[in-house]
Order: sequence, then C-alpha cells, then structure tokens
Amino acid sequence: QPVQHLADYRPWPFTLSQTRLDVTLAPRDTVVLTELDLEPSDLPVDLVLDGGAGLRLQSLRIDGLTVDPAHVLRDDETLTIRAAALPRVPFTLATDVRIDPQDNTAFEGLYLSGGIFCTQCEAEGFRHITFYPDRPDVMTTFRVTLRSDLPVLLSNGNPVRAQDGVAEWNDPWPKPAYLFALVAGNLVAVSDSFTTRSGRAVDLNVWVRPGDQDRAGFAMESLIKSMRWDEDVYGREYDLDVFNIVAVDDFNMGAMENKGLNIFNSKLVLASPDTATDGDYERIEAVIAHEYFHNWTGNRITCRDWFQLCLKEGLTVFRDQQFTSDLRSAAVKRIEDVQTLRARQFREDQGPLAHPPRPDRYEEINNFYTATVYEKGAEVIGMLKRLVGDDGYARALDLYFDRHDGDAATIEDWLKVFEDATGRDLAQFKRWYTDAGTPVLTLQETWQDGTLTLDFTQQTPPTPGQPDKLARVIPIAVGLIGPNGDEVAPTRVLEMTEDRQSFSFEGLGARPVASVLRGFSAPVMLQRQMDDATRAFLLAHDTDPFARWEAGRELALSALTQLARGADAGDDYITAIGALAGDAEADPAFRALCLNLPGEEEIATRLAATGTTPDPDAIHQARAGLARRIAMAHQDLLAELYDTMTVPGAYSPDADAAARRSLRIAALGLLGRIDGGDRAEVLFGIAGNMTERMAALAVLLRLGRGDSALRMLHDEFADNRLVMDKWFGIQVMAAPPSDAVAFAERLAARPDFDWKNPNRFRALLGGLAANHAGFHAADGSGYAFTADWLMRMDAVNPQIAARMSTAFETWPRYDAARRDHARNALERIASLAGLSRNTREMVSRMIA
Ligand code: BAL
Ligand code: ZN
Repeated sequence: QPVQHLADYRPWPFTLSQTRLDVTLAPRDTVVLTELDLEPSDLPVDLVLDGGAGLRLQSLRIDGLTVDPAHVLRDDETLTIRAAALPRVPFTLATDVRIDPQDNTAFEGLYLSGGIFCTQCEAEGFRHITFYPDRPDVMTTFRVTLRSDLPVLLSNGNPVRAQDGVAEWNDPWPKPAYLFALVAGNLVAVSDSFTTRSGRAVDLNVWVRPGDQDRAGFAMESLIKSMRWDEDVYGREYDLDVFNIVAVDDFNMGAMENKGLNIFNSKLVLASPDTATDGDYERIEAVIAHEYFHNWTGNRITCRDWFQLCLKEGLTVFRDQQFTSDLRSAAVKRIEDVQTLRARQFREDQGPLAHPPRPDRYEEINNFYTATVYEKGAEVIGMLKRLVGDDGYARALDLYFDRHDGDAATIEDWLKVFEDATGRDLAQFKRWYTDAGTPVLTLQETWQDGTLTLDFTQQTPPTPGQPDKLARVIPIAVGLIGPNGDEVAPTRVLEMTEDRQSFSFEGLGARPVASVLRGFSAPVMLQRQMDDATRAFLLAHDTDPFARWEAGRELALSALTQLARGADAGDDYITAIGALAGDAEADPAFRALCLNLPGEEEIATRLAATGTTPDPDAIHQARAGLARRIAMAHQDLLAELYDTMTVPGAYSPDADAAARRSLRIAALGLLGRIDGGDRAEVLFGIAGNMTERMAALAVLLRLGRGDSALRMLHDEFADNRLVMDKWFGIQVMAAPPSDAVAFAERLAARPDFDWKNPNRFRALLGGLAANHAGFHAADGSGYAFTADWLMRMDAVNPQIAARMSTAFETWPRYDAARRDHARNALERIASLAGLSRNTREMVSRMIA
C-alpha cells in the first residue's frame, strides 16, 4: 500500500445497497459467506475490493454464476474483478472465504481472546474477514447470520432470531464496515434497560466472562448516565432495541464503538473497590460515555475517509470531556485534560512525529490514532465553542445532525455548519486542522496612565513538512486581578488573528495582574515574563481555577528547571503551596492537583522548549529534592491531611470521595520522602481500596522497600489479569531509575509475562517509558531493551509495536550520547527483515 494522500480522494464508483454475512465460527477454519448487492456506475470500471492473502477464497459468484478466473486479479491487498466481467445492471456478488481466527495475533479482524470470538475492524480490519470495499464512505445496511455452538452470539443492530446455534442480526442503520462487529462466546450479562425520551425501550447488556459479573455494575451505571446525558445535552437519542457491551482481555485499543455492539478492553469495564483505582473508575465512566456518544458522532455521521478521523474523535472526546465535567468537578477535569494534552500532545508536536489534527498523508492509518487527532482535535472544538458562544455551538451542532445524518462527512462539512449557523468566516480558523505544531504565544505587558496593554506575538515552530506557518485564530481568555486580590475585570475572550496584536484595558485605578489564557482557552504555550511573587499572587487570588492551578504549576516548573540546571530555587513555591494545601475552603482534589509536582517528562519538555538539553538524572534529583523540601517544610500540615482526609463508610468512586483520597495520597507521597515509608507500609496493609494501596505501593517501591507488598498483592491477585497488569507496570514505573531496566528485564523473564496480551505488554514497556530517567538511562540500556521487545512484538502485533515505539519520539532533544544510543536502537528496528508497515512508518519518521 503506497502513501495515501488526502488530495487523491475519489468516491467509490459503485453503490452498495446491502451486505449479508453468514459466518460459521471455528478457531481454525471460519467460513465467511458474503453477499453484496451492488450497482455499477455509468462508466465501466473494475471492481476493486480490499482483502489480502489471509483470506482463502473458495468461490466468487455474480448472480449465482462463477466469475471467470481470467477476469480476476489478486495481490497482497486487493481482489479485482475486471469491468468486462461485471453486469451493467445491479447484481449480487457472493464470496466464500475461509479465515483462521486462532492464528490472528494482531487482533485486527476476527480473532480469539480467551476462547471468545471477537472482532476489531477500525480502521481496516474488515478486509481481514472478507473481501469488501473497506472504506468509511461506503455505508450500507448489514444482515448477519452467526453459526456456533457457543451460547452467546452477537452482532450489530437488532436481534432477529436465536436458536439451535444460529443467531440472526439486522442492522437497519447504514454503516461502514469499520463499525461491523461480531462476538461469540461463553459470556454472562449484567442487564438493565433504558427508555428513551420518545419511549423506545432499550435492553442494555454488559457481557463478561462468568465470574466477572460483580465487577460490571459500574460500567452499566455509566452507560445509563451517558444515554441520559446525550439526550439532555445534545438531544441525541439511541436508535436500536438493544445496546450490548462486551469485555475482552485482548484488545489493541481501549474500546470500540461498533454499532449497537461496543467491544471493550476489559480494563475499561471491570471494576471493584479492591481491584480498581479511582482513576480506573473515572476512566471507565468516560470511555463508556465516549463509545456511546460515537453512536451519533461517528456512526450516524461518520468520516468520509481516514484523513477526517478527528471529525469523529475530536468531537467525541470533547463530548466525553463535557460529560465528565458535568458529572464531576469541571475545574478538576479541565486541569486533568490539560495535563494529558501537555504530556502527550505537546510532546508529540515537539518531535519528529508532529502532524496536524487532519493529516494529509499517511502510510498506515493505525499510526494516526494519536493525541493530536484525539486530544488536540477536542481542544480545537473547545476553541470553536469559545469563539461562537454556547448558543452558536448548540445551533451549529443541531444543524450538523440535521444536515449530515447518514453521511460520511469531512472537516469542511463540519466547519460549514458553524459558518452557516453563526455567520462567521472560519477560513483562518481551519488552520488549526491543517497545521501541525503548538503555537508559542509571547506576551509583553505595559502599564501607562491607567491602561494595561497586552502585546501578543504568535509563532509556531517548524514541523515535519511544514517549515512556515501562518497566524492562527487564538482565543485568549483574560481577566484582571487588582492589587488587593479582587477581580477588577471579569473574563473576556480576546481574539488574536495576526502575528502580533495588542489589546488594551483602560480606566484602571491601579496596575492589575493579568490572568491570561484562563481555562486554557487555546492549546498554545504561553511565554510571559513573570516573577515568582506574581505567580504566587495569582495562585492565591485568581478566580479562574485553571489559571490558579497554572500559576502554581509555573511556580513549580520555574523552581524545578532552575534546580535541574544546578541553581538554587523553590522557596517561593514551597511557601505558596503550603498556603494552598492548608486552604480548607478549596476542593481537596484541586489541592491535590496543586500539591503534585510536575512529572519528570514535563520538566524535560519545558527545558527543551526553552533551549536547554534535558538531563534526566538531574531532573530526577531536582524533583525528588524539591518534594523532600516541601515535606520537611509542611510535615505537620501534610500529616494532618493524611490523617483527616479519610473517607468513612464503604468505598464509593464518586467525585467527592475520590477527591479526599487524592489529597490524602498526595500528602502520603510527600511524607514518604521523610518518613522512610512507614505510613505507606501501614496503609498498604489496611487500605480497603486499590487507590490507596497502589499509592502506598508506589511510595514503597520508590524507597526500595516494596518487596513484601508486592508479594502480598501477587498472592491475593495472581489470577486477576488487570491487577497483575498494575503489578507489572508499577514496579518499573516507580523503581529508582538506576534499577528500572534491570527490573524490567527480570519481569520480562517471568512466565506470567504474557507479552502477546496488549495490556501486559503495555504495562511493562509503558511502565519503563514512564520512568523518565530509567528509560533514558545514560548507557542506552532502556532504549535497547525497548527496541528488542518492539521487534519481537512487531512480528506478532504490528499495531501495538508501532504505538509503543512512540516511547522514542522525544529522542532528538537529549544529549549526543543518548541520541547515539537512541538512533542505534531505532536503526536496529528499521533494519529488521519483515518489519511491518506500521512500525516501519513510525521508525522512519522518527529517524528522518
Ligand atoms: N474508534 C476507536 C476507539 C475510539 O476512539 O472510540
Ligand atoms: Zn473514539
């Protein structure tokens, strides 16, 4: 498959009015009978279907007659029937194909996970099941017959009949093949029901393996909340008689929004207090919502081609972020989302893998399920909403659903509904979709005669293939805080459209402090000269929770970057953070967010962005040293928080309880720097929930005294794959950096390192990548270990290998010796015989 270009898009020259599948399931020899009702276009053209060497074609018929083999061509990726062999009137193409789910270790198409047959078709998995026009703009209804002795047989749409090992499903909503799914297995359901606002009764099921039922209730609650929220907030109603969710253990992604039959990675369904953390619960709630919301933003309106992936993903992430904000704390959610964006997307934008939210070329689309497409795609929608206002946004979305229901749409269609609904010209705004890179916004302030003037300049660094960039529309939310700490000007959104632009606030009595980029109103890096005293002032007084947190963050980063460069710093931060941590009026979750120091990766990113080569060991020391100083300075307060932020009664994952726990474990983490881990040791033994146990374990591992806790956890949960994933991951993630690679090697040699399971592989390799100074060990051992495993994984599951290769994406910013080691590792991967297209594309972009 050559490089795909957005500019080459052409509609498919046939019409497909129905797809009928008859699948007889068997591990080694599944029979897939496919009938496609096709109508040719006016001009005679060849019929090209996707489908590779893994499909064993038994027969190919048009209207019942075998197609003359002389008119059929096959290559590694397609099957072509010459135009000469095609009728000029509507016809039915029937194929008989055999496939081998048991051999499918790539988990793309039809495969087996722990004895359960399941599918993953996005983006291009359906072509591993049968020959098909496997592109999102070919939408049609599906009728599916499944045959198997397994007790539960599921597919998309509504059930038609199920008896004697045969189940029929009919999906009345036209869909592209990437939304097809089937599941067959020995499963049990947690069931409930939902009545939509127009009165449709919907059966809801969360299907899990027998024994897991008692851990599926939270997923069901989350589904019901999602269905109600989408009706209340977006006016979107569910459109089938049944909604099924299935949890499987082997899954490349988090979850998948197949029409009426969402398939989930079990870690995003199964939760109980003793096995899942507060973070797990929040993520389950959000991902259940995300997949459900796709029913409208993704399924009813899908993407014309894969370049438009952010059309559905950016919007659906934005919607799930709104959902979580509504259900939990909006301020905390915003801060968490910005942290994620910076940690993943800004990092991507800074390195060789930078790409726009809507890329215009790719070799392997699976490599573009990225933070840029998802999280930045959501930020771009947040900006649109800020620019057109809540009413404008609501009108545009109504128009989008009215105008494009049933369509495979584009970013142009999306922007047009905003233009038509609000009268705004979005030609310049579109650059957010087409340009890569994080704009750097520089602010200079002047004060004269009662007027504060803010002079902004914007500049976006070069990214691969895009050396120069034009100015973007940047909404900058600003408020002013007077010298006594009162707000003197409420939030106003400045619209920057030029490379340089000034905005003035007049008639002010005394010089205020500007609170800029409130709510993180645009995904930019703000550079601003500000002394630590002013940051501390904003941390104490800003009325915008994000900006308040950001002031503390900047104070921390200022201290940490100076410390990492060998300077002395941090006193202002230590004083300010003590005041905030002790502010009983503030939300405990907010206080916890402020107490948690920026991670080592974030410090490295800041150093690189300001022209300093990050030294991972110095960063590690700087962070540990500052944490210890905070603990020393505030030990009484932290001990009091640790003792009082307990949550009485039975565990509940609700926001208030989770907030108290988050402050308690933030205090624990700091106290662990000075109490030798004694509190953590006690807490690990007595905590009745996984949140506190994992926090305690991390403290113990950091101190090198985690062995007995690890043994206890293992003894208790050796049979629980999800807990054991945590067990593998945390040992490497929280290890002292000098031990991280050795620990990873030891763990990788264990018989229960079931590395072909994506969760287990990600736990170990992702754990190492998250140990910044460990992965970037000066001797290159972290790079070498990771490269060895990526090569091994590539032969089995290219998607996972390619995705995990992003551990290397920041390599150009380190010192020469580390760069040499990283380049060697990447070149070793590149030279591997038989390397997949997935990993080849990633590695070649990284060493280009
Ligand atoms: N569409 C792939 C999984 C997700 O983003 O929902
Ligand atoms: Zn999605």
